[in-house]
Amino acid sequence: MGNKSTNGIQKLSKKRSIKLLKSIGSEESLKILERMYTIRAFEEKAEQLYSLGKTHGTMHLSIGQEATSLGACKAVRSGYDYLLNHHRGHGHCLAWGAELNLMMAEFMGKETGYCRGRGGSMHIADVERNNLGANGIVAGGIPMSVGVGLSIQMRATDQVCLVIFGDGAANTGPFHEALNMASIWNLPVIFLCENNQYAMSMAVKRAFNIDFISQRSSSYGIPGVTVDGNDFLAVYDVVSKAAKRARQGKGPTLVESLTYRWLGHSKSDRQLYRTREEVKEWRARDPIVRFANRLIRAAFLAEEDLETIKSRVDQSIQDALAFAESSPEPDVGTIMEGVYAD
Ligand SMILES: Cc1ncc(C[n+]2csc(CCOP(=O)(O)OP(=O)(O)O)c2C)c(N)n1
Ligand SMILES: [Mg+2]
Repeated sequence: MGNKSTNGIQKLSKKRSIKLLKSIGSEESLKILERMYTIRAFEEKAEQLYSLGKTHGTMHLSIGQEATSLGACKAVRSGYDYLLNHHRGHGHCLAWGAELNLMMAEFMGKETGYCRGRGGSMHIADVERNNLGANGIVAGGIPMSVGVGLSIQMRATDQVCLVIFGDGAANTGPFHEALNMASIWNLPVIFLCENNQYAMSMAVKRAFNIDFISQRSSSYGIPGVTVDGNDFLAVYDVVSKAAKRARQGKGPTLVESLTYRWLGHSKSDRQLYRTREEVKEWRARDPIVRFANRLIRAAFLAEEDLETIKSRVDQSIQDALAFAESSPEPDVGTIMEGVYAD
């Protein structure tokens, strides 16, 4: 993909990061940083609400993975291109531009939410903006992206489909079938494997006998690249190149974004499969602090303005919560709506 690589991980040169940052511009960079904080704050609030019994079902938090969500979604044109994601998807939806009020209402199962409370934490979609939603079936979205890619190809538009899935999903049959088919049909799909090091309690290092999941791309004759998933600019760079390639009719790319899930798999995880030291080590590589520091170094942000951004985010979370709490529950009489087609 044209960049220097070290041990298989795509490295972003200092020169290239400055160039990228300049092309994004200070105003947009600050918005991206604010979205990162918004994702973090939304999920911290989600965890609290769950503990208070204010949500239904389970939930999966992506705290620590914010740079991957933003890096990937900002590299495509949300609302014009397509997104398919997976169960750990709050960050993807918010990075795609989801409205906080509708996100919070959906999370709390309210009628005013994105899916009128039917989806909850795990199945948030916004079809009008081409966010085709998450899938509770591990790897469920991957074959769908092939269908979306085929539809784009048949309509001859310059759209692309970004499909995000976990490392666990890369060890399932649908992953292989989808990559093969997308490759032989030359479809405009970006396969983004969000490698957060675990699939439930199964560590990547025990589940794969290769150094990088991206190596699997060679079996299907498509490019594969591994990137530091805690570095917004690195993810943005790699996914932008994959999108450009797809738009030029050159077919799919497999991107592996190396990141880390700070919290448990879901709320019922005692995390006996990893050490506190490991978690501490990854927490020290906070993707948000890293991007904020980069913006400070580029003089896009003054350190004292960080507090203003954070308090604006806190206020927006409070507002979204007030909106969701004052919203009605779905009417039981509408329970069959959306279940059967006429
Ligand atoms: C087909 C299928 N098998 C098993 C499960 C149970 N399950 C839910 S999440 C998960 C692990 C997924 O790991 P990964 O793909 O790495 O995503 P992450 O949870 O790390 O974001 C499993 C096994 C499921 N939902 N669907
Ligand atoms: Mg995983």
